[in-house]
Amino acid sequence: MSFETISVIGLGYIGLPTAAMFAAYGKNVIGVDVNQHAVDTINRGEIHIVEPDLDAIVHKAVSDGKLKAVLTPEAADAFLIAVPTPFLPIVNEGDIPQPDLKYIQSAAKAIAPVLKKGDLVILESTSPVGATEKMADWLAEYRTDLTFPKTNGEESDIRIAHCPERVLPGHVVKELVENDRVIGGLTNKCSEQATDLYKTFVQGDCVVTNARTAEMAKLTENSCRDVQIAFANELSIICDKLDIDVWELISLANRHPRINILQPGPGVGGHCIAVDPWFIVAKTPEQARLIHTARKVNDSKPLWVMNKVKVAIAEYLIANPKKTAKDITIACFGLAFKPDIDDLRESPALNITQAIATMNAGITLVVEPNIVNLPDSLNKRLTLVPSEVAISDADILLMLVDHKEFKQLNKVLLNNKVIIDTKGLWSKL
Ligand code: SAJ
Repeated sequence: MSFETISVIGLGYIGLPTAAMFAAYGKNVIGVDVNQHAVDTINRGEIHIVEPDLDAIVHKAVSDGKLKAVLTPEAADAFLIAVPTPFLPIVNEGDIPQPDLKYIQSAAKAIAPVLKKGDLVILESTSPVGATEKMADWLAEYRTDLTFPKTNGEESDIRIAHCPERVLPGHVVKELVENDRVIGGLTNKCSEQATDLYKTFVQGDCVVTNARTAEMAKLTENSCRDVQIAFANELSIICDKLDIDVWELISLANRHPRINILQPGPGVGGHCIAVDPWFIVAKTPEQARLIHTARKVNDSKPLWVMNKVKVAIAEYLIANPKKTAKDITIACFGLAFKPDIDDLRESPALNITQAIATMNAGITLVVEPNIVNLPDSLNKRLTLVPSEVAISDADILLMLVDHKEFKQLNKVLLNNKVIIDTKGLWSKL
């Protein structure tokens, strides 16, 4: 089967690099997005997201006439769906977040009119188990004139597979090519065709399974990481209580040949690891006890950090009786959801900094070397300053993200400061 024209639905952090990669390897690619700004930006050969090396690939693909962006789907041989899978709104505090498949349903509805016999539809969005079958049901409902794998098996007009994206933000261009792919077809032929398609540019192995296992594989990978980070975060709280340096402890334990503990931090951020485990918990709440607990441990870490700041303020005032709360300057180091990126979405560091700015009667400074200006939405009481200014002006320093710039700071400057270090950077300087 040769796929000459490929359509990618959803031109975000996964869809756009995937579309650009197919175009770079000679396919005609039609990218579809509901966001007019994204469509216009891409059609100018520019990008609306931050991802290293992607701009040049998109620019060339558009200039070569291999990639165009549109608002409404057009006919193609294969459709890749890379839309968000968020949660439904939480009704009562403590409820288990439930996945919202509305964007997958909208994508299915949008491509249905242009589907034709022989087309392949791949769901790439991270999805709860059963979502690919659900998408196939929606397509069958919208196109009763076509046959689908559920009713017609290997003889179906349309082939359907789940092939979850697994690339690390910041390394997408490299990982898209080099990572192995899990290919979960609804039938063997669906898997075969999806494998043929990805082999256009994937140098890793394309490993075939069924759709449900492919869905669960992706959720498992991110849940595994979440559980491991929760272990590290719990250790940091235990060590704080026992007056033990958790960073030294972990580096000692990791000298054991079969131990590899991850790093504690202010909490787990981003759009994947803090979300995907809930898809397992929502489906199997009675069984997924450890995964559920890990989520709660990681989600509660920002509150623990906030309490450390409150205690530090109280102790500072006792040690400096002539000062009042209004005289205290707090500096927060890092806003991004992980090191060396500018992505502030779903960031525990950002949430903690906002909460501090609201609570702190004095001045709150922020250092974030990866951004030029603070977003308008941030608390007006925050001021973005360089590291040196923050260190000289602040009484309490809160390390939140281990950006490379912070690793190079002169430790001598930190003398006489109250330090709360959630990343163990300054103890390692
Ligand atoms: N974090 C820690 N301690 C650690 C490692 C990470 O606190 O030792 C925190 C980070 O600071 C960050 C969060 O976890 O707040 C997540 O960061 P990450 O780098 O672990 O992962 P993501 O969210 O950028 O990307 C993950 C990747 N999944 C795995 O590594 C299993 C990526 O391969 C997936 O494609 C991506 O999720 C996704 O889209 O699902």
